[in-house]
Amino acid sequence: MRRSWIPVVILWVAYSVLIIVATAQFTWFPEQWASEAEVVDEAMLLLQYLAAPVMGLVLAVMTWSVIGWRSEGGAHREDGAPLRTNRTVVTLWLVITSALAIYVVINPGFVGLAEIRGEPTQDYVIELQAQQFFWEVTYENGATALDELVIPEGKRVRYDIISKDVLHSFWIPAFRIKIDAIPGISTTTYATAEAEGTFEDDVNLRVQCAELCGAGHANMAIPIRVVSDAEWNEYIGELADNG
Ligand SMILES: [Cu+2]
Repeated sequence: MRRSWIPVVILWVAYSVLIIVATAQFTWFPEQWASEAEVVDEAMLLLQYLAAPVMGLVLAVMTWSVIGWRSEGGAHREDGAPLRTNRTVVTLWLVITSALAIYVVINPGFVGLAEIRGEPTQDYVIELQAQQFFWEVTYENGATALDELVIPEGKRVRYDIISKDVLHSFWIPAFRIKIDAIPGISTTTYATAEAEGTFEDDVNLRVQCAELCGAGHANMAIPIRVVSDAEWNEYIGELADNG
């Protein structure tokens, strides 16, 4: 058997470095409008970097297979000798990939989730009811709205999500938070908006349904307006009076 592992290792390192350097040139993420978005984006970046050597290895083996094991001049086209397993390689593969999988489940998995929803404290609670095909927002004082979601800047808001009919999903792309809306139960997530802004500033400042729920699913979105705490209290006060 040819000693083909040395070029594979060289190719592996080269591909891994290339992938990491190339992907580091791009910013994949939309603008972060909430502190929770940083947690999610960091988790995504970590997975991106962990995936680079995995993809690098696949590319290295493929490249070397194409070059090193090509058929020369049409000869030797019969099957090669059967390959036997290599216990060391199999064991190492199992141990390393299992360890990596367990690691990402813990961090960023559990650690990240704990950062976003671990602390059951909030400044305000806003309830959103999903229904084919709109969102109904209910604020703490009972005021309701269908046309927009208004959020106080710098305050930690707990979102209680319910559904009136089928499965939906509450998603704010600019905040990177998402939680299913399930008929019969209430689900919860948190977000702290970090700057004032509107849907006109960034289309990701919207509540978007993220679970295919029927013909109007794609249009099941409402714009978000992040305002100062004082403005927010004024807004929900007026809304309650008018309602
Ligand atoms: Cu939907």
